[in-house]
Amino acid sequence: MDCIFCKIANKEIPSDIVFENEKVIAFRDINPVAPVHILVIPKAHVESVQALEGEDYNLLPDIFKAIKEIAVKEGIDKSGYRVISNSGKDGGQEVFHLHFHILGGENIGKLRCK
Ligand code: DGP
Repeated sequence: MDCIFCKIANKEIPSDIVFENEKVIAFRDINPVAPVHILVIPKAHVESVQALEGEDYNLLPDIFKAIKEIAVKEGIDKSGYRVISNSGKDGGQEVFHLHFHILGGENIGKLRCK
């Protein structure tokens, strides 16, 4: 499967990894829109929120635990941050491997969805 985030998860292409465990990996977005802009993904390929089914749902607790841990590591747990997952064309999804953007490090405002 030709998926850029699978390649990042498999270390076939380099990225600035900030967190990794058995199921989840997180790395800095290549085009950051905030001082902290990190993408959190399951290592297993799931296309999007809308594509979640069956066992895929078991990935979500691990993803959200990772998000909290990363927020602490990045020093934005107290100042706050936004978590976004774009799903499908109208959601603005460009990479079709489920991912959660963490945006923080400044006041994100209401409209910046990515
Ligand atoms: P979305 O529009 O939600 O699908 O966001 C995809 C994000 O992925 C976008 O903000 C840019 C980022 N991105 C795309 N390709 C790469 C890459 O090769 N490396 C990294 N670190 N980020 C990437």
